[in-house]
Parts: sequence; structure tokens; C-alpha cells
Amino acid sequence: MPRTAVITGITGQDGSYLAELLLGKGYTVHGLMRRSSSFNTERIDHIYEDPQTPGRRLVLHHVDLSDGVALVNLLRDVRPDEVYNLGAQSHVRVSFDAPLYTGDVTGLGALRLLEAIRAGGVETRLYQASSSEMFGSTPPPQNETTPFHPRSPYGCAKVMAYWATVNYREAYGMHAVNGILFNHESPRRGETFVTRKITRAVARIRAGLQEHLYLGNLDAVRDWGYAPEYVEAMWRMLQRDEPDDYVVATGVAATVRDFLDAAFGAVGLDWERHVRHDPKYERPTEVDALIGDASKAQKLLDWSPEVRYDELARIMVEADVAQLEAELSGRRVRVDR
Ligand code: NDP
Ligand code: GDR
Repeated sequence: MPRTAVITGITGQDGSYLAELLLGKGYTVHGLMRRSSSFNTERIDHIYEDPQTPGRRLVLHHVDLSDGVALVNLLRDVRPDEVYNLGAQSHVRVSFDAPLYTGDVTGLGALRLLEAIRAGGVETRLYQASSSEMFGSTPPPQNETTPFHPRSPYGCAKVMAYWATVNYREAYGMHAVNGILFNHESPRRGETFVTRKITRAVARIRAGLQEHLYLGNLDAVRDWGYAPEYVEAMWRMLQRDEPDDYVVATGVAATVRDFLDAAFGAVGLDWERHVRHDPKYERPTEVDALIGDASKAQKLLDWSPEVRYDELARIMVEADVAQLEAELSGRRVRVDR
């Protein structure tokens, strides 16, 4: 039987890659998106099927994670086999400016979804997009047994969603899993996350359109992986008979400086000539070091990453250079990169 999945956050980086993966496996995909006054479907335009397409397998719905009733109605109608909760206010720095909104969408949004599944009696498997930000100030390496110490409203909201997912599994026998994913990036990464901010600037500096790039803390250590590989891990988690929680990471540590080296180096530039400091990009409380131990995922999901941060930087720089060149020559470009 062809399977049906619901993806919240389908218009985001991960949602777009996951939708491609599931469509490729023959699923019908129902994508939930929030209403926006301007187009917010750029990442999925290349797989969009209009409502008149016979037998279409990608269906979009306007459902906001703040609207519990809309979630109940949608799940009752669609009755999916799998639900992937990727929707969130996902920017850590922004969560300090919008703590209540972040708590509502990123934290309570997950609970609304769990409750909609439970109250609607929907037999489904649920993936919750948990985050390495939950570990916060607990030193690396971090795995599934590492205590949480979140350092932002975003991290706190994700901890709440994590435990709600565990609780619904234990209380109601729900097949609900947490994927604790470390940072993962791609050419579709949002433009204000540090990797993409850097690779876009590299393309513009190379083209002579920009001289300086303003950044915050360059000492932070992250474990950066490649988003298309990480959505495969999400899917594998839901195929296991027993629901469980898994860390997904490369295990390779790099500072923001290291990423700058790799990204500027990819086009023969020296980042130290271009990068300036702006305290505006620092956080009231920083997460100094995240380095994941994904040995459980490797063993039980047979999942292991191939792309490390330096190759990732090269992939992203090449995509941003190509996109800028296309824009400058007046061509329209697809986001299918
Ligand atoms: P993005 O920020 O790219 O995507 C987030 C998605 O959530 C977008 O589709 C966004 O819509 C949607 N969204 C935001 N607010 C609402 C709302 N009120 N109602 C419904 N949808 C909403 O994130 P990523 O794709 O990078 O990440 C996917 C998930 O994984 C997120 O939950 C994130 O917190 C988590 N995560 C991400 C990691 C990473 O390194 N990328 C690591 C660990 C966890 P719109 O397009 O309109 O903005
Ligand atoms: P992060 O990603 O906070 O780890 O959350 P981000 O790319 O925003 O920051 C990574 C590190 O870079 C430092 N930094 C800057 N960050 C941004 N955005 N802009 C800057 O100018 C800048 N200068 C330095 C930050 O201080 C930080 O240490 C991401 C998100 O995708 C979350 O949703 C996800 O849960 C986690 O990764 C895992």
C-alpha cells in the first residue's frame, strides 16, 4: 500500500529535502505551511503539483502550528501513516527577541500535534525534530544520555517538546521518536544562519559586490553535517518497530573560524581581510561547543554521514556563486540545488 506522510515545516530546509525523499519512495505527502503575504514556497516550487494534476502526491495545506483545531481537523481528514514535525521558529538568536512566540510554536506546537494525534485516535508514527541545542552548556561529546542544559528560549522550547514526545510515548503507547539532530546545512539553509550567511557573502565578495561581512562569536564549536543525509536518518527512525530517540551528527568539530577558512578558501580568498565583528550577532548566553556521538544511529539505523564541514562549505559556496551569477545575468534560477 502506498503510504501517506504529513510534514509540518515543509517550506523549510529540511521539509523540502524530506518531501523529495518521501515522494521518491512513493509516498503521498501532505505539507503544512503557514500563511504568508508573500510566497514562502521557494524551496518546494520544483516539486509542486497544482490541484488539477491527476493523482498528485504532494498536497499543501495552510495549517499553523499555533492552531490546535486546524491540526486536529487535518489529521482526522488525512489519517497519515507518518507525521514529521519539522515546523518551528528555529533561529536561536531570534528566540531571545521572540521568546513567547518561540515557546508557542516550537514548544507548544509539538504538544498540540501530539494531542491532535491522541485526541483524534489517529494511528500514526511521529517524528519530533529535536535539537543539539537542548544540550546547551553540557560539554561534548553529547549522546542520547547526556543531560540537557538549554541556553536559549529556543533550546528550552525544544526540551519541552522532547519530553512531551517521550511522555506521549510512555503514557499512550504512541509510536513517537525524537531525532536529536546536530547542525545541518545545505544550499537551502536559511540566509541568516551562520554557514549560509558566510557562503552568500563569499559569493558577493568574490563578485566585488560586498567588501565586509559582520559576524558575532567566531569561537563557537559546531558539528556541521549535510541536510540531505540527515533527512534520511529521520525516515529510518520511523521505520524501526520500536520507537526510540537518536542523536544524528558527524562527530567532527569545527569552529566558525574553521568554516570561514573553508568557505573563503574555496574561492581563494582570505577571510581575515573581510570579516568584521558586530556584537549584535552575539547571544546573551552562548552554546560554546556541540559535538555529537551518533554511534547509536550508526548501529541501529545503519546511518553514517559522508559530508564533513569543509566539503559542505565548498558545496554551499559553489551553489551561492552559481546563484549569484544567474541573478546577475538576469536568469531566473530554481532552488533545486
Ligand atoms: P527552517 O527554519 O528552515 O524551517 C522551519 C519551518 O517551520 C519552515 O517551513 C517555517 O515556515 C515553519 N514554521 C515556522 N513557524 C511556523 C508556524 N507558526 N506554523 C507552522 N509552520 C511554521 O528549519 P530547518 O528546516 O533547518 O529545521 C527543521 C526543524 O529541525 C526545525 O524544527 C528546527 O528547529 C529543527 N532542527 C534543525 C537543525 C538544523 O541544523 N537545521 C538541527 C536540529 C533541529 P516558513 O518557511 O514560512 O518560515
Ligand atoms: P545555531 O546556528 O545557533 O547553532 O542553531 P547558527 O548558524 O545561527 O549559529 C551557529 C554559531 O555561529 C555563531 N555566530 C553567528 N550565528 C549567526 N546566526 N549569525 C552570525 O552573524 C554569527 N556569528 C557567529 C553563533 O553564535 C553560534 O554559536 C542552529 C539552528 O538550525 C537551530 O534550529 C538548530 O536546532 C541548531 O542549529 C542545532
